[in-house]
This record gives sequence, C-alpha cells and structure tokens, in this order.
Amino acid sequence: VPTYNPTEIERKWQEKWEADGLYHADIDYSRPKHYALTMLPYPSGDLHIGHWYAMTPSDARARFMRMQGYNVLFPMGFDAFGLPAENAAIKHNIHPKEWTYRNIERMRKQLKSMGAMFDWRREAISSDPEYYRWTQWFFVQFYKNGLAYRKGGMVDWCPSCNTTLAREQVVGEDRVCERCGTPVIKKNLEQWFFRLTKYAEELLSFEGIDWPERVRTLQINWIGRSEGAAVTFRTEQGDPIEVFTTRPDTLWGATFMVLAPEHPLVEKVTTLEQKAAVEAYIYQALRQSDIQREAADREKTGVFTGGYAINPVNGERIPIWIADYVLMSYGTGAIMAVPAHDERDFAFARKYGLRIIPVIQPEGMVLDGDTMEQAYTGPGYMINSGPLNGTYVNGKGHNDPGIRKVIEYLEAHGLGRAEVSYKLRDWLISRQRYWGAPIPIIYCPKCGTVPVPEDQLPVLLPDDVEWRPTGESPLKLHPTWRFTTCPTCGGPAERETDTMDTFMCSSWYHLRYLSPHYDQWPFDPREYDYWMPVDTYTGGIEHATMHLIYTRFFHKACRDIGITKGNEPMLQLRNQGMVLGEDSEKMSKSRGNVIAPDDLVARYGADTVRAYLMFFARWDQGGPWNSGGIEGVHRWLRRVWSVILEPVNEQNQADEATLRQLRRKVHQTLRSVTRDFREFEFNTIVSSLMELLNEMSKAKQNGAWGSMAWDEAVDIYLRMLAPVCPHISEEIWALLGKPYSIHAQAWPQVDEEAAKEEMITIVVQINGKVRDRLTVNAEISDEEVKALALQSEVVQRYLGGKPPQQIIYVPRRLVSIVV
Ligand code: ANZ
Ligand code: ZN
Repeated sequence: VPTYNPTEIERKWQEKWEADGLYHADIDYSRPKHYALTMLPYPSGDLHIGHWYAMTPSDARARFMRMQGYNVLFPMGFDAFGLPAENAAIKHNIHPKEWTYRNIERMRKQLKSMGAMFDWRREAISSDPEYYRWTQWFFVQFYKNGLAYRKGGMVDWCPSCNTTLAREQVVGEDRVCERCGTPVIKKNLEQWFFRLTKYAEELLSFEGIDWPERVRTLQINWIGRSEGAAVTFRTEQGDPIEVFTTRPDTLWGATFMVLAPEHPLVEKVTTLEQKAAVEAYIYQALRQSDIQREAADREKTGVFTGGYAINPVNGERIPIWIADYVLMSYGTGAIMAVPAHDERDFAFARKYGLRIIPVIQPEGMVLDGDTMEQAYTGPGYMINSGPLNGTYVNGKGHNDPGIRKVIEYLEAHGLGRAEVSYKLRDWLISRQRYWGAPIPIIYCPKCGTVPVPEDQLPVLLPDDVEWRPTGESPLKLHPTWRFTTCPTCGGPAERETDTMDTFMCSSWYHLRYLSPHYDQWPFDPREYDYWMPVDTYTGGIEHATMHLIYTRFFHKACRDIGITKGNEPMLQLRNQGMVLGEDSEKMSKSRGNVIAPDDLVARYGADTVRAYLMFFARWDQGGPWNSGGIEGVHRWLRRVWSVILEPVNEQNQADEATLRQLRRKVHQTLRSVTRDFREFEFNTIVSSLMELLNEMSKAKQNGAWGSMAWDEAVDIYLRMLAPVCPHISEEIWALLGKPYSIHAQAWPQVDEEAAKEEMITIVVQINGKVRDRLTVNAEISDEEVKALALQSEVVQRYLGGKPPQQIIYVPRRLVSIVV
C-alpha cells in the first residue's frame, strides 16, 4: 500500500479534474439545476483563512448537491475594482491595474489549491472591460427608467487632501482623514444616486426566501420604517416647515421647533443678532457623523436662530432652534419639539430654559411642566389639546386608534397627513476615484445630460492617469479623456469623470457568471432561464446590509425594467462565522496571530484544512483556531487511508452480529450526514465520519474485511467523505479500482432496515417467576433497564408501593426482582 502523500495526490487530481472539465456546469434540461454561489473575493493579495472558511464548506455543500443528482453551478471570480488597489498602488508605486491583475493571478492559483469544484470557464472579473461594459449598461438602463439621478449631496471631504473620502477612509472618534489626519468635514457635491428608497417597502418583505433571522433583522433595521404624520408649520414670514413625527398626538405640546444645521431654511429664519452664533454652530456640526450626532447619551447642544414659527393647531408662537441631534438625512430635517414627551427634546428644553407643556395625561398622575424630571413617554389621555382632549393614546405612536383619530383630524383641517418615513437613503454611487467603472454620462452644453449610447459602451478606463491623490477626480485631470462629442448633437461635450461605487459591480456578478464572455447582453437569456435564481448563497454576515440590500434592489429594479424575472435573486442565504486566532482574538497582522492557509496546505494538504475548517466549530458561529485540532484531523485522514487500504494478515470470519452492527452504523451515519449536509451542519458531518471510522476499524479487527458489509461500508464512507475531502477520497476510490470519478457518483441511499436499532427482549422475573417482558434498544444502559422494569405495571402491582428488596440485572437477558 502506498503511503498517504497529500501534496502529490492533490496536485495530480486537480490537474486531471481540470483537464477533464469534471466541474463544467452546462445547461442540462434532464436534471434539476442548483446554483450555488459563494461571495467572490476582492483581489487583495493573498487568500486568507477567512476565504477558505467561507468557500470550502460551501464547496462541500455544492458537491453534496451534485451527488444528490443536481446539475450544480459553482462559479468564482473577482470583485476587482476598488480603493485598496489605489492605496496599494500609491504605496508601492505600481499601477492599480497591474497590482490587481497580479493579485488575481496569485489568488486564482491559491483558489485552485482548495480543490473546489469551481467552473473556471465562468470566471468573471469586474474590472475587465467586457464586464464593466455591462455595469455601465445597467447604469444607463437605470437612468433611462428614472432610477438614477444626479443631485447635490453631503459627502465626507478632507479639506487638506481636497478630496471626498470613502466611509472607510474616515477614521477615529474625531473623524480624521486616514491619509493626513486632518479633521474631515461634510461637503455638498453633485453626485449620482440610485433610487433605492423606491424599494424600501418591498425590501422589508422576505417572502419566498430563506434568509437567516439575523440578516433579516439587520436589513429591517437598516431600512428603518416609521409610521406617523407629516405636519406643516409656518415661519412668521409664512415659509412652510414640514416635520415628520411619530407622535402627532403631542402636537399641542410642541413648544419649539428644531432644524438640522444643514436645513435650507436656516439662513432665512436666522436673525442678524443670531447670525454669528448660528454660523459657528453649523461649522462644528458639519464635522460630526450622523452616528455621533444621534448618540442618545450625547450632551444636546443647539443655538436659537432668532426666528419663530406658528404651531398650526393652536396658533402659538414658538422659537426655532438649530441642533445637531436633528439629522438632515432623516424625515424632513426639521422637527416639532415636544419636551414633555420626548427625552431628547426634554433634555434640550431644560438646558436652554424652553417651555414644557404636558399634553398626555397618564392615569393617576398629574404632570407639571415646571417640575417634571423626565419626559413622559407612556400611554394616557390627551389634554391641553383643544378638540381632541380626552382621546386615549398608547404612547407608542404606531398601531393606535388614538393616533388614527388625530391624523384624521389633521387631514380634515388640512394641517397634515399620514406619512411613513424610512431611514434608508438613496444609494450614492459617485466616487471621485480612478479604479472603478466610469459613469457613462456625457454633459453637453446644448443637450444637457446625455447617457452614452449602448453601442458605444464600454466607456474605457484609460491607463495613463495620475492616480496619486491630487484633490481632483483622476479622470478629470487626464489631458484628453473627458473631452468628447455629444451623442445627440455632435457638438463638443464632456464626460462624467467620476466612477461607480464598486458595490454596483458586485450587485450583479451572479448574472455575469452565467455567460462571462457573452457580448449581446449582460447575460445569455437562455442561461438565465435555466440557472436563476441563485439557490444557495454563502458568505459573511458583514454584508448583511450594504451588498445584500444592493443586490436585492438591483434585481427588483431590473425586474421592473424587464431584465430579470422573479422578485428575489437569491433564495437561500447562509452565513459562516469567523475563524479567530488561537488566542480567541480576531486574526490580524499586528497581533501576530494570523494563520496562513498556504502554509497549512503545504504541511497537511488541502483535504485536512478543509476537514478541519468544517470540524472545529459550528460553521455559522466560527471560533478560535487550534493547532492541536488540525493535527487530530490530519491523523484521522491518515487512519482513513490505512483502515481502508491496508489489508489484514489473518483472516478470521466475522460473525453475523459484527456485520449487522457495521451496517447499522454505516446507514445510521449516512442518514445523519445527509441531513447535516442539507442543514449546513458541517462539524457534525466530520465527527460522524470519525466515529464511523472507529466502528469500521473495530469491525475490521473482528474479521469484517472482505465481506459484503465491509465493501459497502467502504463505498459509502468514501462517498460521504468526497464532498469534504475531494482528493483523498478520489485517490482511495481509484486505488480500489472503482470507476472515475468519485465526484460523478450518486449519493448513497439509506437502507432504513439496516439502520434500525437492534431491539432485544428482556425477561422480568418477580421472586423467581417470569411476570413480564421488555422490548428495548440493544444499546440501553443497565440503569435504564432496571428503571423500565420497575415501572412495568405488573411489577408495580407486586410491589404495592413499597421499594423492592433486591434487583439484579443479567445483561441483555433478564431483570430479577425480589419483593
Ligand atoms: C414629535 C415627537 C414627540 C416625537 C414625541 C417623538 C416623541 P423614529 O421612530 O426614529 O422614526 N425626528 C424626526 N425627524 C428627525 C430628524 N431628522 N432628526 C432627529 N429626530 C427626528 O423617530 C421619529 C421621531 O424622531 C419624530 O417624532 C421626531 O420627534 C424625531 F413625544 O416628533 B417626534
Ligand atoms: Zn448635445
């Protein structure tokens, strides 16, 4: 018997599988399809253990589905545009394109070392012109269908580097520029947006898809739906100020208004005396992030504008303030402040000595605005509220007949209307960056904004640019690139010089895999009709909001345009946890606790790494790496090799019971492993296989080798092992002379008869006479048998409520009781 040499056999089989096109997935109408998708990597340099953790169990699952008779598509590609390429390029003085494609070469090789069933013919790279041509095409479709628009928007801006920053480039509590440490400010820039909010309501529904509770909750919170009312106040000059409130029942208690510092009316309502204070306040407010501004425990600050508004329900003259706890990005950017019933407004009113008037009266308690110590936010009856006095409200805002009555009143008097508000914002896709897909828009002095005609796509990204930061969009600085002619009038015109957010590229990559070189359309409709939707999508929980919301939006928008079908792109989603360092800390270079998969593969082979990653923790939870653990898994694979391949010297015949027991264990394991694969319970798959190997080893010692039961055990064992460890299973399969390839074999069927627990009959004697019989599972413990015997009706009758004098158990045969 040859020795187990993982390096050698893994290389050998990977080459053969590739040469044979074993994992090519083609349309086959005779078989049910299964589209298994795992999140594609960003080509950052090296494949890390997190990639292995996401991908290899996903691969095992895809292989299992294939053995279950599905025609499985399991593609791979690269999310290749993005900021890190530019940063690395600046650091190492290498062109972002060169850096990216070098990394792709390297990572493709590393990916191949996994022995996964990727169909490499379908590889898609989002920075290839044949890919981003279609990213741009989607942009044009969105534009033509009113889903893309341009408007001024607040962005993070470094006043020293003179450039916009991506969210990740703003660092630290005090929000400074990652590059130069200068405090970041907000700036208003003309930007392109996608109308994500149009789908806010639909995105809240997960009907027909099986996504984890956690992801659904994260998305629902991200979308942030609130029911309430829009109410229009007016300034003393007569300008309308609309507010969104979840508590229109407290309208009579609105004693001041607060505008976000960025609110367009601020300038107009501010009086001359207050101007300097207001401007100083605005300057500091623009430096905070929305998250900081919203923090509940933050000291509330603000400034009086000097202006007044009129409360529309009671005609009261109320002061208008600005405060940074009111966000411009939510509701209308203005609020009616009700200090008696809102905690933030209360804190603000106390601090600045503003009036507090209770308008909700709790049962059995009288609120006094002068002495209250906190806002009252519970249920009660409306008071000080004119015509609506006495209306009961639940204090929560939504689902309240009281609130409904208030809104009816507002609507009837033309003061307001029912309104739903969402935290979700439209998707800002403009980036003043080089390494991305150019936004395919031309600005013509005569014709205005003109999309690049589809037959002129892609708008190619030039190579000869200054990508180092200069404060301008690199494409804007190019001497010629932006100058073009208008597609409509032929006159001189200029291109948009911003590129697209790379989340745009990753919103549709699952479609490009279907036909990565197709040049008539983003995908071949035949392939779409066969493969879509994605059946199983696997990847990290960190994508719960951005990517996984964008891709759902993208699909729905395309559905409405007539490009895609169905309501959802991905039917089932599963997230893996995280592999931590041996010290239970997050792996990071600075902690020095990083585990490099390449080293492990060189040392143990890919099969061991795959099996260990499935074994060491629940996949959806992850956990700390353990060097001893991977050693143990490696030893197990060596034992698989020897138990199955090494012949026994002396051949004594196994008895019936041994063989029956072997078959029972095999089919029981098959049953649980099948279920575990379905449920993504990879850790118990590996432990079940370890247990079964022990059983097989015992049976082998007891003479099972060479029997039909033994051959069946080996056959089923290898098939079950194949998705987890594709190389060693293929090698042993071949050494046993079985037909190539194990990965083209069917998943075995459970023999329910064989899997049945063995039942035995135990005689129960009372005072030496047989009185009863128990039929029990043969694996039952002594204590359990004795307890069962004592519970028997007959025994109970003889005992008559007293304890037995003596109870003796002769294993597997009889229980003798003396009463
Ligand atoms: C008056 C009121 C009285 C409010 C009361 C609450 C309680 P959610 O649930 O998050 O939707 N609000 C509205 N727009 C805001 C903005 N741009 N920035 C900060 N706060 C804003 O909360 C909606 C409530 O948050 C609204 O209802 C408004 O305050 C405030 F006893 O209006 B409420
Ligand atoms: Zn024109």
